[in-house]
Amino acid sequence: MFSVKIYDISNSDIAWCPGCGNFGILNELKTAFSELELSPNQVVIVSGIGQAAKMPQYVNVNMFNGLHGRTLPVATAIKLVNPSLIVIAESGDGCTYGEGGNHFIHTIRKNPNIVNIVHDNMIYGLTKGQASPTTPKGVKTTLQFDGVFVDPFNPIAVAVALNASFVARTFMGYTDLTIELIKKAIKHRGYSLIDILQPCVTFNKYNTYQWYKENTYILPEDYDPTDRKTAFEIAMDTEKLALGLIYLNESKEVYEDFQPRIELF
Ligand SMILES: Cc1ncc(C[n+]2csc(CCOP(=O)(O)OP(=O)(O)O)c2C)c(N)n1
Ligand SMILES: [Mg+2]
Repeated sequence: MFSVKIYDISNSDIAWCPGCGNFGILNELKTAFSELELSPNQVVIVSGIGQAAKMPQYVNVNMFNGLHGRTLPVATAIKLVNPSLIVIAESGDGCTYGEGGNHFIHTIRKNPNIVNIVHDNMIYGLTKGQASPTTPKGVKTTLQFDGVFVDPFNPIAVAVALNASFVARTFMGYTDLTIELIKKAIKHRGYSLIDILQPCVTFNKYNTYQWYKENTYILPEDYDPTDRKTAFEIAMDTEKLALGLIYLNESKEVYEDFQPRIELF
């Protein structure tokens, strides 16, 4: 196993609030890399804009920090031109499901061999607390003073409905589960979604560490993720959120297998 320290950036001040869920995800990501013995030059993290999207600045691997909502097309292109790289597309719930919503849908359809980690704090953190697509109905925010009045976007249900090849959800407070899912997603060939629930301690006073513990459960060991109908039922249950690998479809064709390219290396 590689030391987690090889992924540390020595001279960077981390601009997240004390207690932010992003710190847990940072450690889980670096631990997953070290357990898979990935050298930094094998990995690229691509992000958009937001607090979550600062992640590549804090990990000693290759990086591309692009436009808000545009993480997935950049990640897909990087994978196409250099399939030997492990490509992690990583951004927030707003960036991925809001501004990047259309890319989310069509990337699932194309099924490039990339990992999509979404830091789902159910809020627009960087821009100071407006509702994001996943903010629960009724929650009051810095902009929605009377509470959000539309139903939230359900990324897991959308991904299963579109027959995505790997659909997982976890809570960053469950370290072992999160590391295991990141490792599984990296090993999986095809598009892998990991929606990681995380608190925003400054702007989301509703979805706290306590709230996530009380409103989630871990899927049992004998759960079969290849059963799409059951996966969809589980995805539709928004009362109690299932954590784990919810849906797996290993027979889906992978995008780069059908793209001609010039071999440079
Ligand atoms: C096209 C575009 N729209 C809006 C913005 C402003 N903006 C920057 S970050 C952000 C929200 C980020 O929220 P999220 O992706 O959930 O990340 P978080 O900060 O919560 O981690 C917004 C609206 C922008 N930079 N570009
Ligand atoms: Mg967010």
